[in-house]
Amino acid sequence: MAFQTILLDSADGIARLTLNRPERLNSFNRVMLVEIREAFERIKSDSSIRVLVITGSGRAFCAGQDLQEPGALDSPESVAELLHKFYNPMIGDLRSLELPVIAAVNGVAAGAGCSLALACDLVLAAQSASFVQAFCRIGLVPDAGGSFFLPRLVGPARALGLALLGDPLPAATAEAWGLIWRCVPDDSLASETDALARRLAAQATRALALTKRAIGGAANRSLDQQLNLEADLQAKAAGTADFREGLAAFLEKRPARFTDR
Ligand code: T3D
Repeated sequence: MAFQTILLDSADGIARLTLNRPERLNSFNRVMLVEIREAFERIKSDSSIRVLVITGSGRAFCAGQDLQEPGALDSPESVAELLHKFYNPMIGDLRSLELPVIAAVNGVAAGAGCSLALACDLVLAAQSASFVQAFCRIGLVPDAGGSFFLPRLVGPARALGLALLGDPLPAATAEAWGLIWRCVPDDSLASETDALARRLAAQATRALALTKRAIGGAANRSLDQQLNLEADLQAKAAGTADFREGLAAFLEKRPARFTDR
């Protein structure tokens, strides 16, 4: 099935999902939200894919909900339905992908578009990009996981400042505040993303997926719980062929060739 609102392609173990409604700054409509989840399903079932990159076409990453989508924002019920049926499952599916996900933020990421970027594992942003908690500007509250990720990444003081004021946060400040992994010059975003994706694609994917589980939610666990979780996850990692390969490669003083997914 061809997609209407996104592009999905893959090569060399790297899938690239491009939000593709540039005339509306890649804002989400229901079709796009469904297609993104379908893309995640395809990625999950393709064992050759080891990394996912999410980016936007044109000058924006994503402007959040399409504020002109007929019917979407007509009533409190339609808004709640949109979140329960579309946004929340999309963020849940994204977080449960067992491979590294990079957001390559090529331009403004606003509202739920910002939430989508922050739900990814590593965020690379072009210097001209910005992150906007646009919700307060239209009388809404942060959603699609924004109120979860934001304080965990930058702390409550900065999270509240961003969410209550809705000012654009430039990519360089986002990096300085720890909101994102790196801010790079605009003309390097594609090459930096490609280099990062290739590096991750060459690593032990199962171990990276288990590492995501260890770090994700760690702030909500006690030390005892975390130590037990680490032991469980490490036992799983130690049972992979990639661990055997990594160990053998170290002992034989050669580069490892990881193949598990
Ligand atoms: O259940 C629910 O639905 C609730 C879920 C809510 C989730 C949310 O995401 S709520 C937040 C929704 N998003 C926003 O409020 C952001 C709205 N957009 C903006 O504030 C600005 O456009 C940006 C800061 C993102 C970028 O500003 P700028 O100056 O670079 O661009 P612009 O001129 O404002 O926009 C360019 C065009 O894109 C323009 O169309 P035109 O005039 O050229 O025909 C504009 O209307 C359109 N556009 C931008 N954002 C959206 C949009 N069209 C529909 N929906 C948008 N979100």
